[in-house]
Amino acid sequence: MRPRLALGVQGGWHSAERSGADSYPLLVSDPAEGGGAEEEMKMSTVERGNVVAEELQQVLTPDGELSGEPPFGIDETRRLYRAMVAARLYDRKGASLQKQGRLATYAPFEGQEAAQIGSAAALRSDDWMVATYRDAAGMAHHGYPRTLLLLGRMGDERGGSPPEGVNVLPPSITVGAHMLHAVGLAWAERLQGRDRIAITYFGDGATSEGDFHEAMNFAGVFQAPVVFLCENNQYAISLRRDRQTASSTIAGKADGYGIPGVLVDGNDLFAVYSVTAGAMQRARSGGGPTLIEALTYRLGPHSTSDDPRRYRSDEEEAEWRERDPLERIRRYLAGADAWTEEWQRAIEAEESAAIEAAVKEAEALPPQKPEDIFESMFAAMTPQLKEQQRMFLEGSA
Ligand SMILES: Cc1ncc(C[n+]2csc(CCOP(=O)(O)OP(=O)(O)O)c2C)c(N)n1
Ligand SMILES: [Mg+2]
Repeated sequence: MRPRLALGVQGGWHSAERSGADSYPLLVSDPAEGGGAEEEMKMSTVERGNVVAEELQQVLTPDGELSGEPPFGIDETRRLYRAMVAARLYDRKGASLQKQGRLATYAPFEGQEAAQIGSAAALRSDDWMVATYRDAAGMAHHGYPRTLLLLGRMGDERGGSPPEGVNVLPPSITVGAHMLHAVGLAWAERLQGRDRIAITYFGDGATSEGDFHEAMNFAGVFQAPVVFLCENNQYAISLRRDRQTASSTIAGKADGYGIPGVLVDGNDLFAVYSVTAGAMQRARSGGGPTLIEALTYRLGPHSTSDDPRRYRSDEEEAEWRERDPLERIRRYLAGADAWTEEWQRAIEAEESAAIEAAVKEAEALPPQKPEDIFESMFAAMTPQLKEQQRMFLEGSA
């Protein structure tokens, strides 16, 4: 039988205990703590085993009440709340631009801001991020310019080349394939003796792909320093999570690969940060990969051409609206006298202006020529691509 963790957030975060077994450190990092965590981490590499925490980890209730230790203070909470507000404004702008025909396609992430920003905030600036079409919030937080994110959604290949030093791959549209790239990057960092890690984001649907199995298996065997973050938003387009897999949780799948798995409230910024920071610290110090299932909900449609009314109820959406990750932090901040309507209006105005500037910049760029797409795949064109480009130019002459 699989060992169970009694992993309560309240005080139990960093010293998870297996029932009937010795103390087993799973997620041992506390960004505020120093060397003690390091000692515990060494142990975790030795005592590696199939440890899965399937009890939902939560620090902040939907009402904004603490049920555990916040991982940082009020100033950082305000900074990350502001990032979530900016992400939501960007998301609404993206959906609106697509409806006006100014973007080719757009995949909204409303409701998933805490899962993305809480985890991205735990990264070191030189760590790798390998994400999907729905992860613009996390990608922007890790430095991918919004202008380029927008260009990509316009179908412009230049959107796929982030500036030097931004270690974020362009978003994967192919479901699941990119997890392998994250494992490769992480493993390569390790082989080169550096301590950078990689995080990869994917959906519940992606866990049905063979790529998920291959990535998890390889990472487990080779102890690649990678964090798998599944944003379980409960749907793969119209397919419900319970039709996707017979597993009781996605976190539990980690067991099959001999790596830790954790189920976290994905709408709880604090819990996502704590769990992810722990997994990252563990990976960075040689403790190997972790699978995190962030339980969340896509409040909007799958894409701008989807109508969720055809496969889910208004009641279900309303229920999840109550667990809005932004509102949860706003309530917490208000309770700490660290939020006012005036401040909200000010940050919305400033962030909207920044988003408008990014839209303007993306739209001002002279359009790419169709033949340019052949040049964007590799640093240097392969003979095959050169041939294809030549054929294209001949055909369109
Ligand atoms: C390999 C592959 N198969 C199918 C698709 C079409 N497709 C695009 S998104 C999607 C659903 C993915 O669901 P999930 O992994 O849960 O991510 P979410 O969209 O919910 O964020 C599918 C089937 C694709 N892009 N790639
Ligand atoms: Mg999904």
